Amino acid sequence: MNKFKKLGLTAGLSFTLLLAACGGSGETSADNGQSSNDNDLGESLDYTITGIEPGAGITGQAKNTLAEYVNLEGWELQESSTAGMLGALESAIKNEEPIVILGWTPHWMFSAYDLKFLEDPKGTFGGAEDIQTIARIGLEEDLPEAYTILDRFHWEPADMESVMFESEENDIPIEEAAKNWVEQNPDKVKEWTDGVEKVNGEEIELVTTQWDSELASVYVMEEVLSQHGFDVSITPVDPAVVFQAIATGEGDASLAPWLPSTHGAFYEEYKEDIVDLGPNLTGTQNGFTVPAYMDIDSIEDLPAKK
Ligand code: PBE
Repeated sequence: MNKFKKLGLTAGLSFTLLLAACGGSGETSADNGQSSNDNDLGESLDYTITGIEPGAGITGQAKNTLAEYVNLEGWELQESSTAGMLGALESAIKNEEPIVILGWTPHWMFSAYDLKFLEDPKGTFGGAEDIQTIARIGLEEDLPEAYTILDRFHWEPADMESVMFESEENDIPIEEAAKNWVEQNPDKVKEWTDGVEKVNGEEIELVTTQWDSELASVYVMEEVLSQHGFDVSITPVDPAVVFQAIATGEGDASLAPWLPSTHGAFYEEYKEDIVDLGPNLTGTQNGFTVPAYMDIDSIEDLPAKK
């Protein structure tokens, strides 16, 4: 048992492996016209994609992907949480096991692990996208100083990543890493605030989703607007509610929409009732994501379920 213990296997599993190694059944997967590798891969993945929160835009894209690719008939999307998915990824990588997750950039997962997006020939994940700023109708008249700063706010994926990495690596809250970024990047902040008059404690409510990427941008904006005299509050909600809150005027602005694909359905629903201030970041990507050691490159390489 020592050998198996070292491999981190449970006693039950080692027993199964021993049986398999002795070739008890005589039935090989090559018998059914599929390469044995393919069969092994589909079975060890349990024909399952490891996903995140049901309300995420990428969850809708993933369901659409399962519907669009013929080889994925019968595959399932396991919804959970971003933390749960990252935990599953970490343990798969520790054991060099296969796993297919829902991945996106910017995110620290791509620098923490050697990962690759699977090619998406049908384009169900929408390719490269923007993150956009939206505001409620009337914000420009009511809070023109904030509107100007929000409208000018634009940064690079590397900026957003540096906030996320600092939080992850130094184990500090994203809010603190965002404040540090503002302190260390006065030139960029000046581009957004130059010539804008300071206000005296006027309230503004920013609506956000809770992924690290959007927490990074909303906390940077909180710091910048606070330094400009605003009393900023932040409301974290699901993507659908972001659009709803801005459309009804319950929230003032959001930096969180990923468009045109990830949150495109919500945008279509509410576009007449919101003001679109354009991209605040260009070059995001979503997709099925696997550890680099996996021997497949495209969604179409995932084996069909028998
Ligand atoms: N994400 C990160 C979000 C938006 C930001 C891709 C997980 C989503 O799918 O809604």
